[in-house]
Amino acid sequence: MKLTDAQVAQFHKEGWLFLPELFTPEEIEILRDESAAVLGSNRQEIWREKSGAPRTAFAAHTYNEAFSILGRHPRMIEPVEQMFGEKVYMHQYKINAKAKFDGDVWQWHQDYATWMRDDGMPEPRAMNISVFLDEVYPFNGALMLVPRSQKHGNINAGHDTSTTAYPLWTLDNATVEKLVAEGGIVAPIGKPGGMLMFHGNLVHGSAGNITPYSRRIVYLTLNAVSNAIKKPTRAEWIAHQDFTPITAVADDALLQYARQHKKHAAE
Ligand SMILES: O=C(O)CCC(=O)C(=O)O
Repeated sequence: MKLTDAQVAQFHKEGWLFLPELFTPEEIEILRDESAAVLGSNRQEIWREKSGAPRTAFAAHTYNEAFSILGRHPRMIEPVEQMFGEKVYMHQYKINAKAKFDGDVWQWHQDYATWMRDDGMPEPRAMNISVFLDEVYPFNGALMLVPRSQKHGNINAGHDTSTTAYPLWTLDNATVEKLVAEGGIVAPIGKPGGMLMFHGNLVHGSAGNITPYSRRIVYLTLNAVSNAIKKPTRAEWIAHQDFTPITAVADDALLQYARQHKKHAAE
């Protein structure tokens, strides 16, 4: 799938691009079903909130077939290859649960801050590209983005290990206030199946979810093959060290898998 010139221009200017309902309800249904099983499991890759609710299922593409197909899906892979002009590999894969009632905040941050400091990534030539599994409302922890903040490059950050269960390189309030005064805040919302991509230096965060609506989003962090990490400090299932370029599957691979799965379940 190729982005149009207008979409590429929007990404370069604003630092993000949202394509509503890019995946069909049939494709999303299998991912929703499988994510419930993954998030309900007891694997080491499931990071938990302080409450014990699942926060993130890392590396689901390595132990779940539906998520493996999504991790090689051309609608996810090709736009990022197009932006970087080269092949990409999987730096990180996660299902963020933002569980109903218990989903905690993600403080304001830039992703490249962590990739650079914790993984030794040379350049911000990796990108998060995500798919909504649930409807994202303005009130169930929508991801908030600060448009054009990527143009500031890598900004000074502090290491916050106590606000949530997950350590993060975060920005102070004065910095966020200045960036928001310049660019405002946008929060892409919409039906399951929406796809959002954003620059590694785009400032973003999300509030907690006290509603009865979970807000699951799958994030692939795709890194340009020429930008492989040099000094990994995190577990392999958080920051992968297999730099093999991803070969995309056929565009209908997830749909075919969903149909086969349904047929087997009915037998
Ligand atoms: O899922 C969210 O709300 C935030 C995720 C995020 O900011 C990240 O993974 O860097």
